[in-house]
Amino acid sequence: MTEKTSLPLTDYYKFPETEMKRRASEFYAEMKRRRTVREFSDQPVDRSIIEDCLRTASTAPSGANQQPWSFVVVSDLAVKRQIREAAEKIENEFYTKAATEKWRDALKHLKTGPSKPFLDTAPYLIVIFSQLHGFSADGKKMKHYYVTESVGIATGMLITALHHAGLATLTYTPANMRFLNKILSRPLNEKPFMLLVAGYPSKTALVPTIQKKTLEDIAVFI
Ligand code: IYR
Repeated sequence: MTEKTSLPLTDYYKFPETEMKRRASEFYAEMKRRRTVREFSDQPVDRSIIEDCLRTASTAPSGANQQPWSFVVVSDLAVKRQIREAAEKIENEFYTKAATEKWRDALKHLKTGPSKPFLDTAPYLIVIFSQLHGFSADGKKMKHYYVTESVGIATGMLITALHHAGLATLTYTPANMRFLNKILSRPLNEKPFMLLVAGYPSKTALVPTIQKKTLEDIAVFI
């Protein structure tokens, strides 16, 4: 018998239009409450919540369905401390030397600096790696397609899932992230894409007063 390579789309629902409108606007209301947070509580979060959010991320579309991502979930305090120490070294270099005047100016309103206490306070650091290439069954290099696009989509879906579950996140990208391969023992075909901090916001967390662009600013209908 030949193997089936396609199936009918039985999981798709076509909602009545009124319900579609309600769902679209409710989801927007839910997502516009999301804020990037830089002050986290150390309150633990059940691992099963993170697991389900990662399952959501894993449903993302990807080039040739290669799913070129790995997620390393760090909750071990000693490892979080190692990451904090290495990241703060890089940030010190960034804020005192590497950052251009222009870049510094663009960041001013966020009030960020080289100190990164959230890296050992938050219960989870989810380190997302891009698999620049894969390996075939015989160990040969296998080309991966649209890696950045794919991993970016999966990361967006992870942020959305964590927010939907009731957690706060911070998309954190130190200037050079290769130190994460060493600390987390990841192979060199995996390139750190982002460090996503996840947990509850601290009770006293403040967020900058920022504005999102309007629909008219970001979209045209032609
Ligand atoms: N990685 C540094 C600097 C930084 C860069 C950007 I672009 C931001 O949106 C925020 C910060 C830091 O995290 O402090």
